[in-house]
Amino acid sequence: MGSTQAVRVVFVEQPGSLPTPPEGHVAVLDVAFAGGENFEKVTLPFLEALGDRLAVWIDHHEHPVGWARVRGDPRFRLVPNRDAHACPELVTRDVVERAGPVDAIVAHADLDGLLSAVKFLRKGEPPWPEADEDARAADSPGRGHALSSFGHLLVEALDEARSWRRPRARKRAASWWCGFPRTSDGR
Ligand SMILES: [Mn+2]
Repeated sequence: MGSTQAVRVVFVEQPGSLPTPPEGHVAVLDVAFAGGENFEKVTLPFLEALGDRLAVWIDHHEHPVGWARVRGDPRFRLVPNRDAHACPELVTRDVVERAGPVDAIVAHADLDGLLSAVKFLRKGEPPWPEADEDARAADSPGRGHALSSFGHLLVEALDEARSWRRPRARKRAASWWCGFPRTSDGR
């Protein structure tokens, strides 16, 4: 989508187990600040290692202690789950523009994390009209959101991939179904 260089995408299964921060400028999407002592042991060292290379951190998993700590830093777009039932709705064109160009994305390895990454790569443009609502339906069941027929298909494809050959099949399913760049996992 206009960019000449592939953005590397790294998926995180658990906020208590983060990768070494990727090179260059990094956007972190839908990755919670870790709970309990893992906040000090995992989240803070990750943030320190990123330092000025952190372009933006967008999340909706409330963490009072951690969020208070980064308050006032405009790179953090943190909205409680009660207001943002899924993360992609926070990945708007404005937010992506303010973040500037990134070399890598670190995203939670679930549907709303995946769609947050897709939306970021598309500069805030949802990959299909109901994508934000589909993310809410998947991430916040029982809160009045409905999957579109495409969203339903995607959830089934990802469930199938998960039970089948993870996580590569999941990524492949994602690239088939929502235009996720195939080279993005760097393999
Ligand atoms: Mn998520």
